Amino acid sequence: MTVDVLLGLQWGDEGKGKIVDVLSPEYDLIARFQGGPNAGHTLEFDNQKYVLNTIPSGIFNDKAMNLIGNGVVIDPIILKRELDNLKKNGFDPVARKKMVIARKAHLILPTHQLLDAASESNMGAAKIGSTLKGIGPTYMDKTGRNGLRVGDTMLTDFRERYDRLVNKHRSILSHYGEIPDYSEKEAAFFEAVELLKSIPQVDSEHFVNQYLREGKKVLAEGAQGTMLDIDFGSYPFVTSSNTTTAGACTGLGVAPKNIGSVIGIFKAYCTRVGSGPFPTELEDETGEELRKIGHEFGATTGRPRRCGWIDLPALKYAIMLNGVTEMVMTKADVLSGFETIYACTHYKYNGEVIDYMPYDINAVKAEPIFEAIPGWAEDITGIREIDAIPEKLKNYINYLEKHLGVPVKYLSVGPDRVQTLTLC
Ligand code: 2SA
Ligand code: GDP
Ligand code: MG
Repeated sequence: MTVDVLLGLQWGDEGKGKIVDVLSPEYDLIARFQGGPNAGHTLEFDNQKYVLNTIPSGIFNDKAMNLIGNGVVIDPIILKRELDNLKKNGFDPVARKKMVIARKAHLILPTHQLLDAASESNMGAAKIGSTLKGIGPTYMDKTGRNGLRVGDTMLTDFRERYDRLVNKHRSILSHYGEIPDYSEKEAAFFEAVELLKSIPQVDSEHFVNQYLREGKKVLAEGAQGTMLDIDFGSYPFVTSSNTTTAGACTGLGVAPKNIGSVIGIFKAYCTRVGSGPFPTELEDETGEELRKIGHEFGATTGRPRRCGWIDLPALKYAIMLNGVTEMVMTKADVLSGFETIYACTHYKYNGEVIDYMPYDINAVKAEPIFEAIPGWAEDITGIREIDAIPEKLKNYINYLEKHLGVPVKYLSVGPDRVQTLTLC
């Protein structure tokens, strides 16, 4: 068997949580492989809405096991909050024996968050627009070979290891000024670590490969989006992990030859939250309208998301990087009522017309060249059959498939589980 991967093709928030939840009945294991509580994966069913940060979106399914992989960074305090919320709603992952965690996953300490905030406050207008969850500093400690891992919590000298790392952080923080008081956060951290220790710890590489050997189906759940990838995104305005298919290999311990389908998910338009270039951004009433109709606010921070039209050069780049085999289009319902919608097919860049993502779109602007496409007037949130899809929406899907060379397999017409159509 192989591992299928579902990941975002834009700047995140494409609806990964919803679609993983919808697809989870087809899988035996759902695994998060990168990112951490910077992610906000929303899903809705039975008039209830859930936002997951660290826990995989297969957690509401009774069949699938869920794994938090080694590539994920974990804030025990946020994980505890997620677990408490699930418990309150009758989905306790620990009691239901539905979740395991990689002992090689790295821990976010309270001082990692202070470092994140200090770094951002020092950057002025050049700030990344981080979620301030400590993601960057934690991955820095991982690659700098200083980090603490989930498995370390079981060691008798965990507190000494923690103090050693915190002392290092304090010496860096002192260069930024007075170190804020974090004693309450620290107490909450150690309390949450006790709960973390009640989650079964595994070596994700062996765990996932055992599933494959037994002929079971695995779905890897990406976080953020391709254009936020540390290597291929709009650097430096990116997150600190590989959000692409390659990240699923390193973030779980899966060989590249064992990757199967790659399900790329995109919005019918485009959003970005945080700083950095966004060629198709609409800084006008239309952008405001998309934000309002699409409820485009950060699922973790509540920040307003920047909105714009779909960007085909960026999508083509994402499809190539990830080896996308099929796609999901979400939030088509948000475009209902727009008489004309637009797709960016090329950029005007350095006096040339190009159809690819250039090296630097920070210093040199990539100006979008748009093609106008007739919109559809119908409310599509209630449709459940493909025959009911308005002709003009069908045309938009065909147009995208033609340009991108990959089929759109699923169409999402609302936030609820049931608002999902299989097209092919
Ligand atoms: P970080 O926190 O260091 O990873 O931030 C670096 C950049 O990555 C962006 N980023 C995100 N972009 C979209 N969605 C994310 N998750 C939340 C959501 C975001 C929120 O689901 O809405 O609530 O604001 C996410 N996480 C990180 C971030 O904005 C920076 O541009
Ligand atoms: P993720 O990070 O990719 O899981 O996406 P987020 O949860 O951050 O943001 C997607 C938002 O869109 C959430 O509020 C979802 O409930 C919502 N959503 C998902 N699919 C659809 C859809 O097809 N239509 C509408 N209107 N909302 C959707
Ligand atoms: Mg999100």
